[in-house]
Amino acid sequence: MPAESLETRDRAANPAHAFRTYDPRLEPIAAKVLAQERLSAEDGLALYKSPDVLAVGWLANHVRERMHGDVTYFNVNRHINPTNVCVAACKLCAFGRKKGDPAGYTMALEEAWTAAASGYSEAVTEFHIVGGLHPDLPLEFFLDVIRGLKERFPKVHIKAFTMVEIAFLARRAKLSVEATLVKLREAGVDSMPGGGAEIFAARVRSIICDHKIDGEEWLETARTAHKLGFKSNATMLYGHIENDEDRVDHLLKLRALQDETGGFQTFIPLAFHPENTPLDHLPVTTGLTDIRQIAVGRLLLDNFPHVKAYWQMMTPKIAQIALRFGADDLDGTVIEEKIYHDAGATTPQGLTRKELCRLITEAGRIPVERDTLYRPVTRSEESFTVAV
Ligand code: V47
Repeated sequence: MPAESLETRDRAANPAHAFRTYDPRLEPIAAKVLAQERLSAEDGLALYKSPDVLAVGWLANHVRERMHGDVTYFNVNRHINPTNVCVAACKLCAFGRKKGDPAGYTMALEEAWTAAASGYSEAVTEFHIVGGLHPDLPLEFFLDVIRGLKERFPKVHIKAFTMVEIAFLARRAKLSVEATLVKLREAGVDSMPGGGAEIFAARVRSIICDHKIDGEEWLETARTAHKLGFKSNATMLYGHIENDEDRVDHLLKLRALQDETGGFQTFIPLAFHPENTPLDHLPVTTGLTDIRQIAVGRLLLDNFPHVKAYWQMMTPKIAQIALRFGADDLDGTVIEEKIYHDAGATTPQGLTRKELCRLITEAGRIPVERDTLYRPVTRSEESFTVAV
């Protein structure tokens, strides 16, 4: 047998022999990853600083395949943003509008319920609902939005309100976060999206989102939600004024909370889009930064089941590549997206199931439609069934 073929067989049988890097700092990290040992903050920094992005990606892909094989998840969802009126005026955001701004909008209840049904013919399994911190809308308004949606679409999972919105609604209603979450659950909220986490470091937060809850309060709100049995996601906004130390700090804080609660499903790195924000002098992230972020997230967050390459934010082309760098999820059909498009995104508003499946298949992966809780979905023409 020729030597090369022996080597190929050896590499397949023993991944440690397949790993190659020209960056010696990655060797001990690779040994830990292959032995399924936890990475340290120093390891995280080395992964961010390494010039060998392909080797970092190889390691993340190894972990991703160990966890999920070739399976790649997507869902059929619809985003609904009931209002863009927001008291926070975050420098990172192009979506929020001050009360009284002619470009501000707030949906009437009927409008929110109608928006939920519009724009796409296949039955959605998830409503993703987030919006501004409106100074006047009471908790009861949002409870009515949710109740009306559950009444009209009883089979659809409602993933609603970031930890920031929940803390804000609780404060306005003069209720504890726990009592607010109980009311949201009674109205029909099933889980929470991962937004509003941004970067936990106070130095950065004080510049990009100074009126939002701080990192500790975001984590505490997520802790309370998880203790009540809610699943949620976690995001990290990168590519603005944060540094690698801030990114590692953010990831390790998420990992520590996940050790405690097990309530996070998915990590979603979000690249900052500067257009139409007060930070529009900053450059947009590059493809390799986006890819590396997916990979480092997969490697440091060893206790997160899923890493999502949110195609709306990354573009479908980069998100597809991310499926070979640690990501196992593309998010969904979305249908109508406002937050990134207000900040200059040129991605489509939505993708069909067929388009998502094509991206996944052409990356050499196996598409699996999931519901929000990662249960496989099977479909007939008009409806769907969730495997439980
Ligand atoms: O919280 C706002 C970010 C988030 C900008 O949980 C910006 O499944 C970049 O959280 N440039 C909302 N990012 C989106 C979000 C999300 C998206 C998809 C799936 C899930 C999920 C969650 O978008 C905000 C903020 O971090 N954001 N403005 C901007 N200019």
